[in-house]
Amino acid sequence: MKTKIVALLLALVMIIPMFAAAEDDYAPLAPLEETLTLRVVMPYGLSDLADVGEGVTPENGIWNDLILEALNIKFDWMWTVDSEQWTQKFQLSITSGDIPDLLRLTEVQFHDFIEMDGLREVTDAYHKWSLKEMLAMDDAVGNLPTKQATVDGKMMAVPRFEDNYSSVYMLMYRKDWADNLGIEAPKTIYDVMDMCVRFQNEDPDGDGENNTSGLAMERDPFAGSFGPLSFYQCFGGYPTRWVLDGDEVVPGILMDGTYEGLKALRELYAKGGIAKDFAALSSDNLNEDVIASKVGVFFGMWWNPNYPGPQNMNYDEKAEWIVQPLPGLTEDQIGKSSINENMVQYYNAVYAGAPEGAEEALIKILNYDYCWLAPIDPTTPNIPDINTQKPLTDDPEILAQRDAETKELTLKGRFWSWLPVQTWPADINVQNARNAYNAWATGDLSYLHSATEKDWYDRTVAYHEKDYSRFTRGSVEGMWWSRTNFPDGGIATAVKVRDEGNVVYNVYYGPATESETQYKSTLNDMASEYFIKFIMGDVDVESWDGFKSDWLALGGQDWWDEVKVGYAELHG
Ligand SMILES: [Ca+2]
Repeated sequence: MKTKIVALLLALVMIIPMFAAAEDDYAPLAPLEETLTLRVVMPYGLSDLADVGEGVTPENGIWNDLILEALNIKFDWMWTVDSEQWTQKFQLSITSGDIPDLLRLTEVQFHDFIEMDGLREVTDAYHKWSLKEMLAMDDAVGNLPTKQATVDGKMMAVPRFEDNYSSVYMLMYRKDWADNLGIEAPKTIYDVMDMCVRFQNEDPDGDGENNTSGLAMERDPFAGSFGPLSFYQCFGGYPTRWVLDGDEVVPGILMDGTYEGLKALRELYAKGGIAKDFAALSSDNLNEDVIASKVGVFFGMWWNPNYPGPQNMNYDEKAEWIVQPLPGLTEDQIGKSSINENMVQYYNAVYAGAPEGAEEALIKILNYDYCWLAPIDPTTPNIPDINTQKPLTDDPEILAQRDAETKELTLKGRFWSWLPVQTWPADINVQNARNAYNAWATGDLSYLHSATEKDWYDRTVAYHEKDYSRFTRGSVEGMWWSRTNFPDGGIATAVKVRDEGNVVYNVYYGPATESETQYKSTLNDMASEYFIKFIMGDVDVESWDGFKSDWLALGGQDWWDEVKVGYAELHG
């Protein structure tokens, strides 16, 4: 017995310091031990100056004091420049060898720096110092951004990135019309086509007149929202994208799926499921048609239930919309939307010649920036005194005080984008939506961390209580269907698509190739004209092979060959 207790005590003694050490180690916002001076540069918009006090610039603004005070990092400004002259000025700086310690690099510059051994590895610093919120947002997108910044197993930069999954296409349709005609939720793209034809030819709004149409489709055959792009995608066709077919990169416009989608659109047009005059319609016209209850089906993105959905619901008290992922060809597959594989806007990197400790400094500046943009775990040590991190309140006095403080700090130069390296809370919409949903679903308001989340929550409550005293019916329906409805709203649908990997990547994101610059607009005009004629039945169905040959002969083959080389370089 005694031995057991001793063993237990020993185990405890050994475990406690390990835990304690782990807790102590998490210090993403702790100041550097010794002041570190870093040479920096930055572009900024001249219009930014309208928001700050006279004579205030990034070089003398309050960020300099805040970063020094919080992180013990001093900016030594080499120069700043009007955003429009940034590319030229920065390139000149690199060429002349007068290179700053902290860099923000384009894809091409990043690879140039790697080639000349110009960057410091940041793998260890990234994992040791990053806010867990920063790591989580990279995890949320399958670590694609950090993979892209990794060369030979070493992370060479911290990318500022966006969540491209938020741009997947989805389907929206008038549920009240479908109910009126006894149409069940469509399971395949063919069900959707049938629904479109019935919306056009029958009387879904029940007013006894033939005044509704099916699929909202605009005149550009390669347009995204309100365009046919998502329709081809339901058939596995990806015009305007470069996608992988096995190991080979191919132009999506020439894929069999594009041809199948085109034939289906032709059939839909012949049966009356698309407006006869679609080739004259702009996306603005279609927005108006949705709002005026003239059209019942459209493809769009997660935010579309909030525009033009609410405007329609305010106009038509019977209107109800449903969101679902792109349908596929059979019940057991959904359509795969295409997103850009590249999510990186630019690379935050450390120059090889920077002083010791610059890697840690880079990560901590990014952490600090993140705190200013989004709420973090309130138990994180050294949280800066920033509004985003303060407890939520309804107290008008406190809110007014915070507003005044924000205004004063902005005047002193705390302009949101005035840091030489920057991050972005890429998954903030998903977080806000989830927190607002959880607060409503559980009644536990501690889920709410920001004024945005509180607003989304308030509208969600109003939606469920059908209380339109503070917000219109349209705006609370729009909030629920675009954002806070889990698992069926717009954001939840995008998350579902992301988690199930139901996307096809657009895999070429290098600079425009020589032939692209030379031939793209001719090819696009030729293809647009052909696609419109095809849909309207003005060319033979068998003409597809001829179109493909023409596309290749008119410069498409050269463009394709160059993209193959560029793809290999990017994915080396
Ligand atoms: Ca009618």
